[in-house]
Amino acid sequence: MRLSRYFLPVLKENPAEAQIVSHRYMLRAGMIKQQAAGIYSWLPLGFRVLKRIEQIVHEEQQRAGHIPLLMPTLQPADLWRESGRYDDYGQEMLRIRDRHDRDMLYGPTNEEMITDIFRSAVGSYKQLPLTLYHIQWKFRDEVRPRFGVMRGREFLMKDGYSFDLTREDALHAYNRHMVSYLRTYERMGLTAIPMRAASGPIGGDNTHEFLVLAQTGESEVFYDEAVTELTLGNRKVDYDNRDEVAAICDEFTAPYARTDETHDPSVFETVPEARRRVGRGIEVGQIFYFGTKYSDSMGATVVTPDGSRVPVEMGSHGIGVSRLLGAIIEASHDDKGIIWPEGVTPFHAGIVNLKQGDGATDSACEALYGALQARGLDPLYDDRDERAGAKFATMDLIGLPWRITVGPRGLAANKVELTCRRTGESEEMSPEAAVAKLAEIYEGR
Ligand code: P5A
Repeated sequence: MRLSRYFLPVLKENPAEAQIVSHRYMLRAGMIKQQAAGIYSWLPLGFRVLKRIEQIVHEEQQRAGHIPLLMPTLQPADLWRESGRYDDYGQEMLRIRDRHDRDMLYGPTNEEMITDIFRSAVGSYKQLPLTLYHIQWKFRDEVRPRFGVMRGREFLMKDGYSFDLTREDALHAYNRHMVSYLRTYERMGLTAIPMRAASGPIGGDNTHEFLVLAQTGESEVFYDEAVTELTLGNRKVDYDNRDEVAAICDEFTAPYARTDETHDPSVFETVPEARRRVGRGIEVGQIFYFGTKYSDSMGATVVTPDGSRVPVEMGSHGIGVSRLLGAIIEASHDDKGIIWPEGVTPFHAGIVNLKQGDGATDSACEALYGALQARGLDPLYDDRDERAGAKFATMDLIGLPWRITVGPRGLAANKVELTCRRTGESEEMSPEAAVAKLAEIYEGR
């Protein structure tokens, strides 16, 4: 993409309404625009990152054997009357009446609808296990929408629903989700800690939240420092192997890690004092096992091997896709702007032309731009007629992990400068070497 032809409405001043750094940088970098309280347009740069995050979520869900589909945002109230949640959900639910006076709602979640899909098509244990998921907009009429995409009213969620014959099978689905989530967050450059949580309006007795540590997080968290050192890394996981999946969950949930809702000081005190931490965290996902709460009330049953009929065992599992942008920025920025992890960056590298209009420099930039694209990379070429300082400031603000700076002086020696956004370190090399290095960095991503 050439910046001269892109739509990147960056702001020079700090917007007064933004209280936390991710909100501030998302507005300043021209990623989002607020349209109403807690409702945002996703401008091209923000939209690109949102799509990258969605892509990672899709890949990891499908790797775990989960099947994508798409349910609508608007739902008939009658489904929610069956489960009893239409009245329970309260003011957070946006209720709408259509022209035929039918009660509708903008879905805050989809347990009822997926249970309806399941009961209309599945009747036998032979069709299990089954996990269906989608990535779809949700609406929750939050009392205090704030911090930009962090607590929106309209927000994007990945929500998955698992159906199993037995409690053991359902717990395996729960564990499978936990491991697939750990991998998902790691690919986004995040450390998200599974913490035992409270279930709220979704229900159930087994639930974990995933928290990214950040001072601006809305939840108070208590944890054993050891939990922050765990990583999945490149481990290959066989998602059908129950013991292997359960062992990973045990490993990640063994150290003490709880939110204020489930914190137990007497257990916390058994953690060696030097490792005890109290901090704040951003909830980027939550998984629930709730058994037959919805299948009982909505009549979603399956025939078992012995011919009897039982309500199907269910769980639901959510990732806050739009919130993740805020969480990633909270975890990765400096005083100049965002620092995107390579896994989610909107462009792989920026090209800064120090002397726009100079024939040799322009053609060197064009050649680099083409060479990067030929290697499957997506560069953002700042080809505007601007001062070098302004170009650097924009690149720093929008946070591309790598920048190639091209100027006449370096080119005289066939050199460009490759700069790492995170460390600030620069290296001079030939344009070909810069392309090769970036191709290597992004290989397999
Ligand atoms: C699980 C999937 C559920 O709704 N039903 C379907 C279950 N869980 S949840 O914890 O309530 O939400 C899942 C994740 O969505 C994000 N989230 C939000 N993001 C932005 N703004 C909001 N107002 C908001 N509310 C929830 C969180 O990341 C949460 O973990």
